[in-house]
Amino acid sequence: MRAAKLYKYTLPMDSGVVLRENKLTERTGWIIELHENGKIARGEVAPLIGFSQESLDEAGIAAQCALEAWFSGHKQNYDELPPSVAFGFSMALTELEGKLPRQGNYVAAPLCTGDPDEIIESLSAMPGKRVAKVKVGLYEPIRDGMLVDLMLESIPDLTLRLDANRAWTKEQAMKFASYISPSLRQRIEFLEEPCANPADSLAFAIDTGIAIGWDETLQQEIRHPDFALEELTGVKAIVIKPTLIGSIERCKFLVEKAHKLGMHAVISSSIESSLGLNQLARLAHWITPDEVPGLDTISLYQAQLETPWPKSPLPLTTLDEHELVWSTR
Ligand code: OSB
Ligand code: MG
Repeated sequence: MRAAKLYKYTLPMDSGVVLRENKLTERTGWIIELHENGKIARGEVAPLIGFSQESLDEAGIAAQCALEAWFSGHKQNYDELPPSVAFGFSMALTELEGKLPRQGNYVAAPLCTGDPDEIIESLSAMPGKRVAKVKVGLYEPIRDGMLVDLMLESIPDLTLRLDANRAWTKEQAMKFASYISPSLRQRIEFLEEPCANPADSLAFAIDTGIAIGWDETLQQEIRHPDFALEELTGVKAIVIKPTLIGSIERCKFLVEKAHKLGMHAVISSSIESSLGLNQLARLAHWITPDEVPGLDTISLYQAQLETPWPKSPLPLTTLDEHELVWSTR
């Protein structure tokens, strides 16, 4: 016997600088719930403003259609659904079938946005392999270059991931790099999308010896019907944000292909609630066991949803405190 539900959640948050011009003070998304033979499984469908092509309402309608089809036993190809729906639906199904491993990788690369002194202090206190992520391109390239150089210089075993979100021209990116001593550059694991133009980013990597990664470029290229990851080589890593990319199967395929092409693949957050973020941690442990995922986004929220994120002090809300918008019974 099957049943299905669709919830709409709203959680207070402050996205700060992470989303740049699309600051959010509240996050709304859908949770789909599948019931079968006494088992319950959930998935989060939460398109991200400024990043997803589908709107919240389009995703909600598509999610309800997918739930209705599942309830009446129709097989469906979830890669025909919008990416956020394909991701949430495949998560719920995989969970229901007992195929999503329980163990998660919760050791995310901390996202550093605030005061440089505080960042250096808290990183110095961090145990184990130190990998942190810093958003660059929000201030002067010179300031960013000096900060990165200082961080690497003062914490000898620190590795950095940087993300410019395409903020720079080639010249600005080169200016940034000129402030980082060449001997420290190999401790930049990768810099995501330094330039507005991907060709400039590739040239930057060759000219500076600083490894780069694709995030926005992958999201953009994967929409083309004849997409081939082979055409996106020249980078050290691809960042996979499942909410923006699609089903678990699609993410797994990309990870395997990336590895064959000699690239790293990093599973990363699209600022899902704690429910979706927990599933991403489990997915990351499952399909990228050797990689630190980019999931340090729970602290952008003021409350969690249904499943707590390990060690988060934020209050937990349960699904029944949110809106049940549709159900089969
Ligand atoms: O710029 O990579 C981004 C989250 C939502 C939208 C865009 C981005 C992010 C993150 C997630 O930075 C955290 C991470 O990748 O470590
Ligand atoms: Mg990025």
